[in-house]
Amino acid sequence: MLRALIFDVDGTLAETEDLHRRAFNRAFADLGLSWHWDPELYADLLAVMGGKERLAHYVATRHADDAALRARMPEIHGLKTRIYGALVADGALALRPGVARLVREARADGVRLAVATTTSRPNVDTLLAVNFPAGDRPFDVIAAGDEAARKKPAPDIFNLALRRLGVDPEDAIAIEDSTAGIRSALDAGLPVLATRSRYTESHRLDGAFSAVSDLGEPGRPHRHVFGVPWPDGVVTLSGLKRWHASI
Ligand code: XBP
Ligand code: MG
Repeated sequence: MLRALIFDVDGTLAETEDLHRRAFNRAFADLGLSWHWDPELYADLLAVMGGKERLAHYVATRHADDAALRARMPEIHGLKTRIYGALVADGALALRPGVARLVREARADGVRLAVATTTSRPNVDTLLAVNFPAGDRPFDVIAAGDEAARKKPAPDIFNLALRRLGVDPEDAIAIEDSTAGIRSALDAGLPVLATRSRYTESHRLDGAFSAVSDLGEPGRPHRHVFGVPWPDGVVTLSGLKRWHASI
């Protein structure tokens, strides 16, 4: 029985990654670092999940022997998180097509909702506060950032979300946008619906039971990529339940 939906955040709930990139660049500039991550470089760096880990990877590959720089990682990432939070709080980021609708459908049906993400918790809280105003808290569980020992593609963060939900993986569906995120969810035993995002256009989505451009809205169908198709190009809760009951 389908009892829960578990959403990734960056690229899945919203197209956040370019804002993360801009926040990193502003933090670098504010701290007098001459680094600049353009979209092409950032797309490559996204192979490393988690902003702190991404930054550490960048420093290790370009400035391997610079211990002083390595010691500044928490300062740089802390400032990036504050800048990103301010950008999101400005209301720059809407939810992706179909997300708010599917969340509403799930709540109306008693299907529980969770978030499983490598991004830092304050980033999740601000995104949700901006997009679900008036104290509305649609997600029963949030598992984020350093709460898991290992970031995606390890399954830890999805395992944590499932534990907190008290739901078995076969009774839930994960929604993801990246190769590493899909790997993470599959290794936690979850079936995965993939919604491609701007920064994952070239990602392999292997293992997902269905891959689409986005969840779709009535009158604004998504593009089907592979796997299970959705009537009228819209992923609905009833469609997900029908598919889930058939497996
Ligand atoms: C995607 C990420 C995140 C963000 C940065 O996570 O890897 O790290 O790019 O956020 P997901 P932080 O798709 O799992 O949401 O700097 O806070 O780590
Ligand atoms: Mg993602």
